[in-house]
Amino acid sequence: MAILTILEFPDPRLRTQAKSVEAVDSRIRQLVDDMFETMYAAPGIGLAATQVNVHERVVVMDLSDEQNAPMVFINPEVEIIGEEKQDYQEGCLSVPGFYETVERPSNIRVKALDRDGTPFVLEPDGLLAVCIQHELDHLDGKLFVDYLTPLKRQRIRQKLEKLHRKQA
Ligand code: QAP
Ligand code: CO
Repeated sequence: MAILTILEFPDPRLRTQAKSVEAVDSRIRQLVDDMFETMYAAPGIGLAATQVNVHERVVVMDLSDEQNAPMVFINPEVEIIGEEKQDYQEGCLSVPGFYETVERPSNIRVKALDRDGTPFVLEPDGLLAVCIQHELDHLDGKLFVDYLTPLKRQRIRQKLEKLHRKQA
């Protein structure tokens, strides 16, 4: 297993559209394992392959406090199944230190493949529904800061660019 480097906003590679996984084979399972190790070490609750510069449609998540409830979504598809929306204070491992409120549909249906390539369907609500939509956005090159005002996004970009210059 390996801890992978997490790309940070405004890295243009985070804007890449990820490709569908053709076969859930040992290479993909290795990626899944490395993504879990990377997410747990951070620590975080969700990570998309895009964030570790792998542009394939793979997401890992674990919403538990004990890091004992791993979830894998390969080629996830989300369908909105209601009018209701919810506000959630979102964060992101690719936007460290910033948390802002984002409004998203409350009720969704998710279809995906698991770690063995077996299809499953879920109708999550609450944080799980928020997190899946946030991670699916990553696979399409989208970040939660895209839902903020241009002024807020600009401020976050400037602060992170300054931090990155100091780290360089
Ligand atoms: C996505 O985010 C998410 O700023 C997962 O300094 C978050 O795991 C979806 C993290 C909230 C919905 C709601 C963020 C770690 C982790 C930071 C994460 C940080 C260290 C974020
Ligand atoms: Co994120």
